[in-house]
Amino acid sequence: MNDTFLRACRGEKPVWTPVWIMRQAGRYLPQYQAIRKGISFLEMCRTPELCVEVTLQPVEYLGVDAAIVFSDILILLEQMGVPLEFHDNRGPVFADTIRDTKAVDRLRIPDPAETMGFVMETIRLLRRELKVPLIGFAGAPFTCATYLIEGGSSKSFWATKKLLFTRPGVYTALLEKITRATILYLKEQIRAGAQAVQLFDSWAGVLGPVDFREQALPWVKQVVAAIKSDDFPEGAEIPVIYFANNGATLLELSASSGADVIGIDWRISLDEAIRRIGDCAIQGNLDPCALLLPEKRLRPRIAGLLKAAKEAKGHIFNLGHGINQFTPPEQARLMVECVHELSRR
Ligand code: 1CP
Repeated sequence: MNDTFLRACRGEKPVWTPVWIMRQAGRYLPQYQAIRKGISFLEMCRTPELCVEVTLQPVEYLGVDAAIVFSDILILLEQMGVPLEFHDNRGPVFADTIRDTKAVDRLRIPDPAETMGFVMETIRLLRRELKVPLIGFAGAPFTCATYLIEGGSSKSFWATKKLLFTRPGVYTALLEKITRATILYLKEQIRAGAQAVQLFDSWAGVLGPVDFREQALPWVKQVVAAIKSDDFPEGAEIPVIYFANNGATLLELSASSGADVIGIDWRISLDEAIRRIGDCAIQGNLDPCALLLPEKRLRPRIAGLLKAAKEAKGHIFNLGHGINQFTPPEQARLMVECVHELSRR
């Protein structure tokens, strides 16, 4: 069992720096494309055997030190009662937008074992196969809320901010409901065998520090506290990773979430981020596009990050956001090799 990832999450310095890649299972891999050709993305997410297969693909091909269960942050929201479709060019589209009290009241808090048994089954099957730790995940409450309020992806987040600023009662009721559903969902993933969990706050960076502190962070704190609570002994050993994309101005606040590990994007230097997150371990932060560098320039980049990370309480190497779908897979593999070779103690 390769437990370098879990050790680094706990602030230890394992024999090499563990590395995994956000969105490591996905469209940049021809092996993934081959399976995805015959089936829709959502159908794939609901089929444990296929989820297992694509989760394992990057573990085998890249040699990463952790696996992340193949699913999507939007699966939970669909189970809360809003039908979801994925359109190949338009991205995710929800059948409804949640912008008033009635709509919030209609949302369900699903029993995850019952409604998302396919995720739990994927986790159980994976744990039999894997020799590296398995990461479960969910969207952070604010990011989830943006999808429900906007009815899909957004660029300006106008509807989200309008609700937040003009109807705070509705906004709060929605976030409260999403938070309760997220806690149940993550706890069930941990019961099924997830050995760490990551909260993806992909859109937190659209908020200024004051609104982040008041409108997004408290819900993250609730999720982290619930996993680490005395009433949930299974959670005691489970590292929580919090990743706020575009969050360089929010680092001190993010570090106060209670998470063990703070994920950082590439827009800030690792040294500065380490100084600002205090006692947490750190995950990141190569620019996903830097994977296009030729080897003789990629290596020193990686070496530079590993050197900066010597000051960290614990370091998990990763990209600063998900891998781009047009990345040559052999470049991702080269990155993993370089991290292992250059960090070996
Ligand atoms: O094959 C396809 O066409 C689907 C592409 C795809 C994949 C491979 C989507 C659609 N989701 C996923 C898997 C996925 N999503 C994983 C597991 C795979 C892995 O990491 O190896 C994870 C952890 C996610 C998380 C996720 N989904 C996030 C948070 C991370 C991030 O990138 O910021 C978000 C925002 C989503 C929503 C989502 N899923 C897919 C799309 C097109 C979108 C919308 C993104 C947007 O609004 O811009």
